Amino acid sequence: MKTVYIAISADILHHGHINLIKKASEYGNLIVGVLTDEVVATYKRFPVLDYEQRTFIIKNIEGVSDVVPQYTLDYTENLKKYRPDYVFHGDDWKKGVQSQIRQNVINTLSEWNGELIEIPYTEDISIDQINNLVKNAGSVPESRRGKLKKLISLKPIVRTMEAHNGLSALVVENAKVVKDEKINSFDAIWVSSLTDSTAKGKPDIELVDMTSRINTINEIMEVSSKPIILDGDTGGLIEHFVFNIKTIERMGVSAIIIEDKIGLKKNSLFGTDVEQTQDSIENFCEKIKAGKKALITDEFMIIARIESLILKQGMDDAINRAKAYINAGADGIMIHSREKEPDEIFEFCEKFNEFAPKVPLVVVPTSFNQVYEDEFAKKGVNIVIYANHLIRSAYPSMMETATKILENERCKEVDDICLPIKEILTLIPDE
Ligand code: SPV
Ligand code: MG
Repeated sequence: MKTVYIAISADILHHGHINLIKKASEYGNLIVGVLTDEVVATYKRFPVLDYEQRTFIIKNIEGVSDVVPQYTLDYTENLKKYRPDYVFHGDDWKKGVQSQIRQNVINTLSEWNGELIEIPYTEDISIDQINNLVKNAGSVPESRRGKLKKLISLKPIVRTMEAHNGLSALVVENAKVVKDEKINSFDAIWVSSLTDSTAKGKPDIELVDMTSRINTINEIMEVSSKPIILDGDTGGLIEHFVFNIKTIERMGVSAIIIEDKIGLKKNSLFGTDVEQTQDSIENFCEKIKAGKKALITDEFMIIARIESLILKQGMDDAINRAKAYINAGADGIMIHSREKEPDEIFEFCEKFNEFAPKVPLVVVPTSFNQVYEDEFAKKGVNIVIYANHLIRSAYPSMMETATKILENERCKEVDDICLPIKEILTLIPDE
């Protein structure tokens, strides 16, 4: 009896997959490699069904002899383990991201004269349409809220980008780059106080009130399905915080980050150039405890942000606060710095890992911007936030257009730097 191997994610199953399984099983004992949650979340999108559920479905399909996990997008490890005589795949992977994976399959099979059999891709399936349905299903509060915690457990680092309105949220939702045989996209959305305020022409001093912040969150939610982390500033008065946190939990936000400052809050990137007051450990712990008590689900996270390095209070103070905030029930810690070099952040990470390696750690590398994501991941960082880059890039672009029109006293010269009319008209679908 010959052995046949196919690999699928099996998150969205359609008749094309059944067709493939049916054909493959006619050639021998069929082993199906089901991609693990980590692989699906990294290379495709957040899985709707988890690995156990997907495996259960595949096991019960006629023609399947065995189901095994495939831990990478690449087949090599499993092929060497099971040495199949045949591998089956649709013929749609000859070009694009998967072509290298296909080549690796051919090379590996040649070691024992195995054969790759490609069957015509089932044309009449609109994967885009199915993906849209899945995306819409993923945007409701119940399925969006828990995604952040799951992503933290599945991915080496959760890549988060700011959005300050519907349009910027669409960019975060849809931006994709194919790199090193994988698809890079953003995992989560940061609703920044700086960019939400700036977009409204207001300073970042907790002047834009919660009602307005909620409107921004709603705009973002309308066009996206990714988990949302809210910049909650200081969290305000404890008496207000416990109400606000319930509202945003109910909306389907996944986490709030509150910073340990009190009084008139100014943006951290001013550092000690402006007057800012750090909260006492006791009071901030009370806020965390009250917030945790007010929550309904165990999906929502309260992340405590430590401003000790920003306010030049020293590493020991930062570490003491991290310990105290975790004891008070914080679900994660954000450490902030405005130094150009990442040294103090890395020192904090090392010390933090000694006492709380399992508590998620967040960094915002606006000033220490030379650090790659995988370096942060190796230091134990779980979430990286690009906190202001979409608005910072939009502003100079708008200013350039405005000044060019003023210089030329007409608008022909800016056409090349503007989105074509046809594209702006169709950018937002009308249904
Ligand atoms: C924000 O994005 O509003 C933040 C991060 O709080 S920072 O601007 O670096 O303080
Ligand atoms: Mg902020």
